Amino acid sequence: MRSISLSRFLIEEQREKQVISSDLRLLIEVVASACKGIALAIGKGGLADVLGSAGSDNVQGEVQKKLDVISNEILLDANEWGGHLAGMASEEMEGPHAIPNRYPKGEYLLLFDPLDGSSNIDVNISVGTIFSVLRCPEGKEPTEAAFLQPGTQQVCAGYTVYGPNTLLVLALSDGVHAFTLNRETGNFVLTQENIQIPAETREFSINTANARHWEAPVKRYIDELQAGVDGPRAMDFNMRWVGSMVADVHRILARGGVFLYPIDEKNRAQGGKLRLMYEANPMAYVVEKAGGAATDGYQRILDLVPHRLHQRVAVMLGSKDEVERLNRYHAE
Ligand code: AHM
Ligand code: MG
Repeated sequence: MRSISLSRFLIEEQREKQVISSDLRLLIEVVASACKGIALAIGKGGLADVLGSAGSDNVQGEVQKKLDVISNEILLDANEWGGHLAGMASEEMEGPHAIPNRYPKGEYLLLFDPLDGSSNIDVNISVGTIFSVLRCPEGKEPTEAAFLQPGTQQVCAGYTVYGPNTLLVLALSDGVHAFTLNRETGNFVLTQENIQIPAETREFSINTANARHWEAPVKRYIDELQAGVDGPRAMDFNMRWVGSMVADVHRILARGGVFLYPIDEKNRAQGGKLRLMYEANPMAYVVEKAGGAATDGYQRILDLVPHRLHQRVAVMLGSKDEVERLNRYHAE
């Protein structure tokens, strides 16, 4: 089999298919290279001083882990000087990060959750980086307002899972492709092209500890799955919950299923648990490009018009039939 590096894949997407511009190619390469740096830092674990809490809170009042801070810095440093970006925004920073004046500016905006699944970092369970790319509206400064675009406007999105291997999943306008990091050469290599989420599924993913706080449509949906062969679905379902969105969504990409982080009594005041701009939107983009669907129960996630950078949202995504059923239960 031909071994195709990420660089070669991107050059061919640009030159032969004209799916990406040269600046977008550079952006993706830089993000991928930053993710290699993050993978290295994570891989050191207890051998280096990278585990545990950073002793600070982020803008959302969550305790920052040392690796949250390190990953954020790696992504900022890597992306500042290339000339491909107008600005960046991150889960770990209150407002947008402007490109320093000494560097040229580009047309893209990059948003990221530098290290998703923080609670899993210290226990050696898969975590990830999620990213989303938008265009900076012409003539606009990259202030918060410039970032507030619906997910349909994303020009590309993806994530890296730091698990048994480091895997970059990239959604471009023409499909979703996966690249595995070859730890010997340091290159990402194409390992799966045009990923499609299997339509049929028997697996669901939700934090059932919150069951008593769920709204009626979610409760009904999960009750029916748990009733198995004796219930209205007439088949048994399996449950998996890693607690890192990246890992839970990646499993759905690989073998189908549905992932839910709904609005419940605990998170209602905040509008949900997961963040729209750098968690839900990029994941919804990946999932849709792979033939799945993503909703907040009432609306397609990608159609939501954001009002705030750190806005939260209910998320239900995965195999299309399951997401349609969830929409139906919410409408009823
Ligand atoms: P984080 O970005 O601070 O890590 O939070 C997001 C994570 C998701 O990865 C995961 O789906 C969810 O929060 C788990 O939350 P909880 O275990 O609190 O239910
Ligand atoms: Mg996260």
